[in-house]
Amino acid sequence: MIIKLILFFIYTFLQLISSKIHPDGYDYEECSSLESKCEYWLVIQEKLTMIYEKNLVYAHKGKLYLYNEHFSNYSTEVPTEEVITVDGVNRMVKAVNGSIPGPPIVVYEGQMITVHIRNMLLSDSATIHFHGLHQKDTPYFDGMPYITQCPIAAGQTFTHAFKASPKGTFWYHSHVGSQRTNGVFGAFIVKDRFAEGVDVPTDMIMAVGDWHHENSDEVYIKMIYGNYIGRNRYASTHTLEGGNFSSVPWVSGLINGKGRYIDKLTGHKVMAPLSWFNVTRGRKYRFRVIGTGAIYPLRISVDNHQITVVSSDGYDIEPWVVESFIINPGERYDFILDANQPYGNYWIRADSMEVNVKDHTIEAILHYTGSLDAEPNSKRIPCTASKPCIVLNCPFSTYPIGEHINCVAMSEMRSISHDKPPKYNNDSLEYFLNFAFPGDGVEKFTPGAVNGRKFEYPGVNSLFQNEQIESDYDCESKDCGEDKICHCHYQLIVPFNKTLQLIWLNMGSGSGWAHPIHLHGHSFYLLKMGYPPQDKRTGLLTGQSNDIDCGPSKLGYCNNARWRDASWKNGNIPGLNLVNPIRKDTIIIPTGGYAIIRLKTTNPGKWFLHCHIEVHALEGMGMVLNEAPELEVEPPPGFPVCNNFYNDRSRDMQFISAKKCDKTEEMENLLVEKSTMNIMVTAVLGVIIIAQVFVICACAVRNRKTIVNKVNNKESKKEKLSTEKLEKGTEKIEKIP
Ligand SMILES: [Cu+2]
Repeated sequence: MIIKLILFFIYTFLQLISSKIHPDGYDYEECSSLESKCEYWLVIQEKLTMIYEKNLVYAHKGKLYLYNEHFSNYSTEVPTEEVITVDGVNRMVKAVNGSIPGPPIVVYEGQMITVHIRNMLLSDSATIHFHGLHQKDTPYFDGMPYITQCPIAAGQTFTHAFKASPKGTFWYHSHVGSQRTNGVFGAFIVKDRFAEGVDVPTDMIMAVGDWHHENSDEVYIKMIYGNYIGRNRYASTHTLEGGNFSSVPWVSGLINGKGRYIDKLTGHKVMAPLSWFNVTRGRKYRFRVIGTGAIYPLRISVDNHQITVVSSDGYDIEPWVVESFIINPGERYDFILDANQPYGNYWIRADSMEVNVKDHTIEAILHYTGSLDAEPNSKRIPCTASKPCIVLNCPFSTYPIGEHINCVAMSEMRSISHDKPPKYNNDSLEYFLNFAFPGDGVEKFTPGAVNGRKFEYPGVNSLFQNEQIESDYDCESKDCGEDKICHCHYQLIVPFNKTLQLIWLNMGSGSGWAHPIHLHGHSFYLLKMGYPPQDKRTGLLTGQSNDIDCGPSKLGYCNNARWRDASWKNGNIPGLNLVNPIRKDTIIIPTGGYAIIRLKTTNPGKWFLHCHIEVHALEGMGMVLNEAPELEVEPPPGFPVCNNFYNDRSRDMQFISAKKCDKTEEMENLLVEKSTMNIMVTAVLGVIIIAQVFVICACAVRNRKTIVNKVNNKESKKEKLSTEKLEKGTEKIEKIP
């Protein structure tokens, strides 16, 4: 008995020590469930990675050392938690409270949350969006610059106050420019009050996404103007069905801010610290996975473990046991991991979806407490003909036959709740929205757009200053439509309490990239997904979905799509799941395909609807759902007003170059008048200068003449005198005898 007790204490002691070495995923605090409200400060600031107290550090076997010490047993080990390590490469980032990701906010459903955003960036403005939260009755705290609020200028602080609802896995991130993928993000978990006390699986938070060494602004600008490595133009890679990734090469990726860069040329791997997830054998864990990346869809798996997906975007689904699932930027998946394998360490993998690219796996470590503190040497579960792998949420309908992978679409998932989608009635509304890159391939101008409209931020708060939006941001005053591209503040106005059915498509000549489309302010019902035809042998697409007609478009932009079969109008679409559809806020729209979503317009406000691939959104792939504008939302007292100083349009290059703009002629006349005036003023000045030169010359000539005359007079006087003298002399000589 005594021996047993001693062994128990030793085991407990070892457990404590090992859990100190690798704390579970995140060492986070949660708002007590007894509190009705909680308050947080998020400070956004530039930082450097791989720096410890102003000293550069380097990585060796998952640990960090000072730059000026060669590695030996006596080298100074630097505390990993005090360094923003990312993939082991030094660069500037933007961090929240000094870390990437920022601190997780973990609260209970229904609590009132106050979050102060302090912008300590050197010059950039910022905002924070709470991704997935509905912001019911507080649309002005959604964190959208120029849609729901003014950007928070450098040095300013902005306070959000909203109800934590619904429950689920969410996140916060900047919505200004490319700050999100420069590091301004963190988890936001809303826990279920009623699950408290019940034996629920332990939470793990896992934020996963691709990472880049350049500032994200540069990543985007290179996508637009050309991306070169040395003198070689970087060619986009592809998914297996032939879909593209933006012209941005894979660099590395992070799980909870940690990863390892592998040099493409040398194959050298930077052995930076990784994220460790400690589990106790025999227990279950709820991994809350958040897609925080910039571009790449990632296939998540755990070696030796089947995983059970139980929730997506905050809503519970009937559990699906899968080998892996695919997460896109903006999506969230919760899975249950049963720690039922032998003691040891196992790789958690996030593989990017490119084909013919090596070294594109992000790694983390699943560590069974009590096993050795060593990196895993495990292999992923093989997919075989006898045991094919089940993969959830492929961006296409099927893998090639030989890969032994069965794709399951999100539309095949079933909700476990009994809330039904809203009915399609006589006054229901249906819209087709095409998320694509239409444009003239000759000029290489193919902006990100929705129905050919490249989104523009209006420079004032669209929610409260709608009447102050200048007409040249208004899509109605622009030349938008079939086979056209225009730039404007695209708003879809929908009245209160109507059923809204949206068909989000990715079709026409501008398709070719699968888009994860995210809607703010709502969790929509996913009723159906339509995939394009694929060659089952190669996996390559053989066309686009036949369900949708792009109309009599010559250039094939598909800006005015409709159902090919007119009987599908009014909600009569075959294959809709109206019984138990899942609810999401971000869904992948496959290349050449579509998704049908439905919601009830009961949340007045302006909600951004956009692609969550950051470079696509920056390029204009977004729009505003202007919900129930007839019910005016009142701003809280003292809410900031944005001022767009716009009284001299001659300075606005966009305005001058907009050929089709109503007021271009007026502007051109104004410019002609200005240039005529310039010529006249120049001419008058020229005449004055010439006159002055003439006067100066005339004076000079006159002066010269006067001087010459004077000289001449003097000389003639002298001559006269000398003549007189001579004459007098002669007289004297003549008188001398
Ligand atoms: Cu996109």
